[in-house]
Amino acid sequence: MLPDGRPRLPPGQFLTERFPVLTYGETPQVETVDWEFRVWGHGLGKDLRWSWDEFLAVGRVELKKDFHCVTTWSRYDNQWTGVPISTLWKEIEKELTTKPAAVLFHCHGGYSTNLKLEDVLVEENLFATHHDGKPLTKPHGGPMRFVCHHLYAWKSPKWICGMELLSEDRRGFWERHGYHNHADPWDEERYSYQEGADDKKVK
Ligand SMILES: Nc1nc2c(c(=O)[nH]1)N[C@H]1C(S)=C(S)[C@@H](COP(=O)(O)O)O[C@H]1N2
Ligand SMILES: [Mo]
Repeated sequence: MLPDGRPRLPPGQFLTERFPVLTYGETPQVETVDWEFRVWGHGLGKDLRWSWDEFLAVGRVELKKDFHCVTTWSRYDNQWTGVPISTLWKEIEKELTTKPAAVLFHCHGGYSTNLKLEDVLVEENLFATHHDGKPLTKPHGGPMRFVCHHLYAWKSPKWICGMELLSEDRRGFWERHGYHNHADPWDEERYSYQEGADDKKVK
């Protein structure tokens, strides 16, 4: 049971201790030497950029969270280490003239995923460099991925390279290919055709 009374395992999920890799396409080979993180778009007069060292200097947290993939596996107690979104956002906010409605995360290799601002700014979300005490392997998104624990894992982009701030929500890769725009595992928001349906659980 979660503190708010929801079951720890979302409906339709099974528990695994393995950590499967789910990647669409090739695994990009991203190195930290020429790594750059860029934030641009709505509300920003100029692009913001961080090198690898600058990004890590923003801050560091360590936390344990459950991970839920839409293909029905869940893995409990993943220990993530990385830069908290809340701290990075304080740096972004200094430059913002107006608040974006949503963020489109961009990745090396072309993957993208969109999140409403309130889903981005959940306190425990982070840019992870380590999983279970070890540097993130390339197949799992090394050297850096974003992790959004409260939504299905396709909303946790691997090999992250930037965030595009949006005045209006815009769908990312899987969201354009049939996945749900929001992706709450406890509401089983798996597919787009459920959106707006009277019975969200219709499959
Ligand atoms: N860049 C990128 N990020 C991605 C994906 C991808 O194909 N490319 N797959 C997503 C999907 S569908 C899932 S379930 C999780 C899986 O993370 P894992 O491979 O570390 O288990 O990563 C997400 N992030
Ligand atoms: Mo997934």
